[in-house]
Amino acid sequence: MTVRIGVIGTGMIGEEHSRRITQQLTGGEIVAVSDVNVEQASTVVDRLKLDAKVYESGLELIKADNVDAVLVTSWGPTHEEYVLAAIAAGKSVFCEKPLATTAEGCRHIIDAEIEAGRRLVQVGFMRRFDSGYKLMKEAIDTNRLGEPLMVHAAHRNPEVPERYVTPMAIHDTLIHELDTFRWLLDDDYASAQVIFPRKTRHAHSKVEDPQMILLETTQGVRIDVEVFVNCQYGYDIQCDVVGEDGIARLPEPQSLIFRQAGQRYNEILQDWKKRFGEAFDVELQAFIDGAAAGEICGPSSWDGYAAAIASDACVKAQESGQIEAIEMPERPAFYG
Ligand code: NAD
Ligand code: ISE
Repeated sequence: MTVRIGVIGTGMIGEEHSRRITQQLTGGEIVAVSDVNVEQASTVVDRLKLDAKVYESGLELIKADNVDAVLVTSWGPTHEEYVLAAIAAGKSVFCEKPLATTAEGCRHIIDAEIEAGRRLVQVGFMRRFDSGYKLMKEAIDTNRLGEPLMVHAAHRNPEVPERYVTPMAIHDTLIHELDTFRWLLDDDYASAQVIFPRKTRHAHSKVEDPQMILLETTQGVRIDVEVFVNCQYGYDIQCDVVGEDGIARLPEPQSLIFRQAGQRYNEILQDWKKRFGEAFDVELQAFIDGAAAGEICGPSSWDGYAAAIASDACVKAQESGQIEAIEMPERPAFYG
């Protein structure tokens, strides 16, 4: 069975995902696209030579009879409305992170999915599909490190546009770490604090950059994350897990070592497209296969909600300068 997919939001990642579904993966076909910028949607259809109808409204696309499954790759604040509409239409939906920009928005999605009676939503937390993070998870799960005690991490982007503002360091960027550490440590968060070091001269006026986020889990693991989105030099994701019996470091992406012009060096990637390219392939293939089988798996709405609860606390901590408590409600049996 070919899963007929509609894509809402044909910007950078919408185009990337459409390209991989069309050219690399199996079992899926893009039959419909939509973007508030209709010209952008048409350009992507032309560029990728898609046999797809362009819709002016994402909600109309979701209702279309020939759309079996939906990819939501528009801006974060628009996700909730589209995911709710896909659930109402009984269609499988892959939603890029964040599931919604607040926990309240995610809660609406959870309530609707439970009401629908089956899992329909996969959230785009692609790090769970990255080979390096999977090795770390295996090392922790098989007790190679003893009990995890601390995590030191960094999430660096070369630069961000004017529309990227201070809270986005949390709900757009740190949200990856907030999901990753819950999954790696099989734990939830108890508190969060955000510290603003001296600001880089490369950041525009509406974003504090860099930021240091300090988290504590319910098991007492301490986590520090540096978010630095105007670091200039590259896209750099770092993670060390310190355990009782050893430390595991996330592998660097494979790259050639050059000896050239009196220097020995290797290049640093510049964006998420290459850094997580293989992880995107695996997560989307899982979504297509899940939609075909009627059994969506991978990161769930509950994972999106849990990350958003921590994200809300971090945004509050940005404003208060205090340590903010994080309380997770009990997970409904529906989410295992
Ligand atoms: P982008 O700005 O390049 O593209 C977003 C597109 O959505 C634009 O073309 C815009 O016109 C369209 N859009 C905005 N509002 C819309 C609406 N209401 N209906 C339909 N279309 C609408 O942004 P992007 O970098 O592609 O990011 C899109 C989403 O993907 C964001 O949620 C972002 O956080 C996520 N993302 C995830 C990763 C990752 O590593 N997993 C990487 C990049 C982006
Ligand atoms: C972007 O939306 C992503 O998801 C990238 O992975 C992240 O590094 C970046 O900070 C976000 O803006």
